[in-house]
Amino acid sequence: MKIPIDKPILVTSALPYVNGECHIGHLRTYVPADIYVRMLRKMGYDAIFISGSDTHGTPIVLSAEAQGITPEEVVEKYHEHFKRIFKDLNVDFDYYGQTDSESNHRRTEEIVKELIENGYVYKKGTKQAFCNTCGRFLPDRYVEGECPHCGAMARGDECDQGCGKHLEPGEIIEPRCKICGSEADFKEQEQFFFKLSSFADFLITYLDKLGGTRNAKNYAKEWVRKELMDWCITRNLEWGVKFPGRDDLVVYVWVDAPIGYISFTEELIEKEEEWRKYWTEDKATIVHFIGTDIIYHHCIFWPAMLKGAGYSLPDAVVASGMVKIDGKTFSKSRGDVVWAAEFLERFHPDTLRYYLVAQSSHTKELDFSWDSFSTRMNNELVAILGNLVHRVVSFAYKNFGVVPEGDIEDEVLGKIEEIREEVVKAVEEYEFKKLVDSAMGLADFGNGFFQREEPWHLIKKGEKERERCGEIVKNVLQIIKAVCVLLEPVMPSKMAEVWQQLGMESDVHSAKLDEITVPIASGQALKKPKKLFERVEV
Ligand code: B3M
Ligand code: ZN
Repeated sequence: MKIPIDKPILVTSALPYVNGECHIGHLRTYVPADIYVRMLRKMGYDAIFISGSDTHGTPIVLSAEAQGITPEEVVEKYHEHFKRIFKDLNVDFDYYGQTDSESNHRRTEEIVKELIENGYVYKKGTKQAFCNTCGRFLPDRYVEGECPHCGAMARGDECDQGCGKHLEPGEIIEPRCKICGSEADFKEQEQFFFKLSSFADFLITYLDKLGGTRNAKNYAKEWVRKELMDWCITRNLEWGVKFPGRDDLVVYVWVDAPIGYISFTEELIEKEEEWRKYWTEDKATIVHFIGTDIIYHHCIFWPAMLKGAGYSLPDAVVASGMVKIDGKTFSKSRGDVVWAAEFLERFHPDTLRYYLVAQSSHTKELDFSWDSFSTRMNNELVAILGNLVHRVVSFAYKNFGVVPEGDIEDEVLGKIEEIREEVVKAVEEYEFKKLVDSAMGLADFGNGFFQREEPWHLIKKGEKERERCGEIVKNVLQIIKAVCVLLEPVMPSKMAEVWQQLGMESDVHSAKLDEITVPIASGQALKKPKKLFERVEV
């Protein structure tokens, strides 16, 4: 999607449930979103980037029960953990909040009241799963049973191991209590429903115009065409945002979680007339980065809720494919999981950032394996990028000490321009793999140019040859400078190292895309190069 340059843009990344540690499955959404924001800024956009911890719902309460601690304690523990991982990985949010904040409670109540006033909420008696052994209601993840759509084992509110569909309370077949295993009983209970069904026409038109990746749009359209059921928005839980006027009910976590996007914008910007530009005045572009498992929530529930309460609508939803480990679905119990913290103890964060985008196209599944990781490290980061920088800067440093004199050749400028166009197109199409592949293509071109021109044969000859040698070196340094700017969004700290080796005084993080064709200054002192990447043996 081409984004209007004259409007501010808000990019969000789905809010992780803070019920356990961060694994690389999570990062598939956050890292590309961070790359996207860094690249937008390079392209001259005014972007803000927010996310936060999802602190409510049964994922949190169950984790608290299992650990024998309170939901508050679970949230505190993992909220800090996620923040640290994001920091270590240079996922640089302008604001990272959490949905139990006072302002999120307030904004959620306000939106729910708005929906009630606008006639979109009604009360209905329902049969809710209840455990006679434990003596309590079994909302969402408190029950397990069979998915009515595909027959796989499912949780109360989602078919997490099968077709991935959202399930309404009471839909699951042969429900059992997650805690004690007893067969669930059903009890009459009054709940509140959101009239999602009345938004079908709105959603069809909205989804037609929605930007982002095709997988999100198509999946949502398919659902709307089939059948939109009204949505039960209350739960019998203690922990969460109270439903207005009812002390015994909280809102379903999928009500207050996306509202976090609004509250966090408020918390970041503070000034009411400023944040309202984003959320009630339609004066900004809103882009959500999510995983494919939560398309339904972001492309159906969320826009309907916003529309019903009179808020601005998201402009794009970008959905990343799921991550597998050696071809298998993530599973903590089977050990098919790669923890972010453990990964970062062994490898540089930029190598993981690179791998996550280089390994597969954004909307496709990513199959992690140590083999494919080491292959990408050794054949790409070490052999192409590391080699280019080390070989050329070393040669230049040894023979000149500074960036030599000379003009940048048309061939080189033309190539840089061509790659720049590819990269911009990749960003507009959310094809982060194409972005890195193009930038690495430029590094490859740099290696080829240096090899073809053989400057080492010229250096020891006469004055004229030395001049030509300098010119060649300067051209390849120009290519390195361009690669460095183009890859900064992907590998911010490694590219800062390269920038320094080139003797650049400015900051590569704030360098704009236009910099890549600005000739590197002759006479600028180079730094003694250090190897960028080490080979990986697994
Ligand atoms: N907490 C995480 C998930 O279901 C969920 C996302 C909320 S985004 C508003 O993957
Ligand atoms: Zn299913």
